[in-house]
Amino acid sequence: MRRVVVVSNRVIDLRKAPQAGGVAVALADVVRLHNSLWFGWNGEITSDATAGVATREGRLATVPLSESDHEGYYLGYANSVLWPVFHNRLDLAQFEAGFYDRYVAVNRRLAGLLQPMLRADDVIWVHDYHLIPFATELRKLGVQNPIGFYLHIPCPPWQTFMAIPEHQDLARALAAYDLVGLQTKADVANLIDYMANGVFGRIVPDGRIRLFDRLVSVASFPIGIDVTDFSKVKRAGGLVQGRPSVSRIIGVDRLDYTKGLPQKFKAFGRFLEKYPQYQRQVVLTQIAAPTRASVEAYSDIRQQLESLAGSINGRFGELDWVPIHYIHRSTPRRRLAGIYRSSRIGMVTPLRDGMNLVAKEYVAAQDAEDPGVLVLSQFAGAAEELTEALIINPYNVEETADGIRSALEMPLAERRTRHEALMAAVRKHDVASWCQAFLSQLERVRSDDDPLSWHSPESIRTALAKLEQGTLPRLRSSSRALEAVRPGGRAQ
Ligand code: GDG
Repeated sequence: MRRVVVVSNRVIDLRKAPQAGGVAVALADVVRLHNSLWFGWNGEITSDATAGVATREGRLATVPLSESDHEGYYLGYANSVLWPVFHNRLDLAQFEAGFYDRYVAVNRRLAGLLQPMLRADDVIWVHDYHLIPFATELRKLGVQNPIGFYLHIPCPPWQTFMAIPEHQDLARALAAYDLVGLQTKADVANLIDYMANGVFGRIVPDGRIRLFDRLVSVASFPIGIDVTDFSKVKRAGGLVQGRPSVSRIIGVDRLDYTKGLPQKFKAFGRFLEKYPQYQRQVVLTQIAAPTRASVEAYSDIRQQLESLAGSINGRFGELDWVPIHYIHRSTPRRRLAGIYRSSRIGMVTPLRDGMNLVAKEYVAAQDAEDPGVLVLSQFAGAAEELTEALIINPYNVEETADGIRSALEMPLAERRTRHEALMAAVRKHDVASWCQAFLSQLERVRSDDDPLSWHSPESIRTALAKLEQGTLPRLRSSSRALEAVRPGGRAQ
């Protein structure tokens, strides 16, 4: 089996890390399932400009970042430009001079460090928005292996994408991949719209997209979880706030402004106000793991949330009942399944989310005989598959408050039927099938390669010769493609 070289911003040893976000959780599973090498940042910031790659067991290869790289690439371009824009939050984007240059420079440095470790038959799988230019930088170093890219976050509508000053450079960078994978069909539609309207990409008859001088495949591969990690668990012991009658609503999210946490708190407050019979009967436990605390928008959301929890608890709380149980710390992963299972409602209310693995983890952890109910935002990618959840619009506080009530009052038979359908969806796209589907598609697009694909200057010259001899009729109509490979054109 060919080795899979997984490249992501952050490499994490999940046996040691107390907590992780969705990408690291999924990639740890990929690395466990395959002959692979996982390459990326080790999470350290160093002043040692000569720091190189550290390898462990031939499977993990990590590098530190310098202070300025961390600021410009990670906190800057990735998390203050791409993250907000891709989540439709143009208002939070900080288009600062210098961020993009650092972003590209870090991608170049990382590509340069990985390249000597590559073997001729490796398949390279690059993950997420931090590393869009990575393939371009590898190609410049002569790397000809198949390279796929997977975007874990949503793809925004094309006009929003075009607000990024460097959007054309990003599109050109995407064109250096053989396959671009996205979470949902809606994301694929957005990216294709952008490629067509923003940078004049054209769909060719085999379904690929001619973009600049390359052919790229774009498809959806909904990410999943390792279902066995979450099924077969026991309820977490202990009564909620000391009483058997109190039901728990659980939320588990990184403390991020995309996760709709203020909206969740407001809807819960409205629920208590509108349906007072539930006061003292229900608790909202929100685990909000700290993340990216040095980006300004993240400290704002933290303050907002703390003040909301305080005011709702102050308004409704009793001596023996605190309605919102807010935990601004991460919880050990081994405890999560039990907490999900003992919660009557899983509440997942992002304003925008690529997929949302917590929704799937909650479903997988339920007791099929007496399952809890998933209340899910229509704006999570997961809503495309988990259609039997109670789907709500998180901006609609009234509807969400009513959703909580419906979930609490849902008869057992309906809970079972819905859970069965949800569980089938969670099993259908688990982490193993996600990985398998992406990698086999990457192999397929490469074996069905187009002679104009970016290999070496020689292969481009050969393709040009063939074009001029008329032996590539399928492509002759594309003047853009011809222009791209002509001497002096972009690909030379
Ligand atoms: C990105 C995309 C996409 C959370 N808090 C704790 C904790 N977690 C774990 C959860 C889950 C993961 O982190 C979060 O995954 P999500 O998918 O919900 O969200 P993001 O981190 O934003 O992930 C997202 C994902 O990538 C995968 O493609 O679904 O849309 O934004 O596994 O369980 N784990 C522990 N303690 C916590 O406090 N141990």
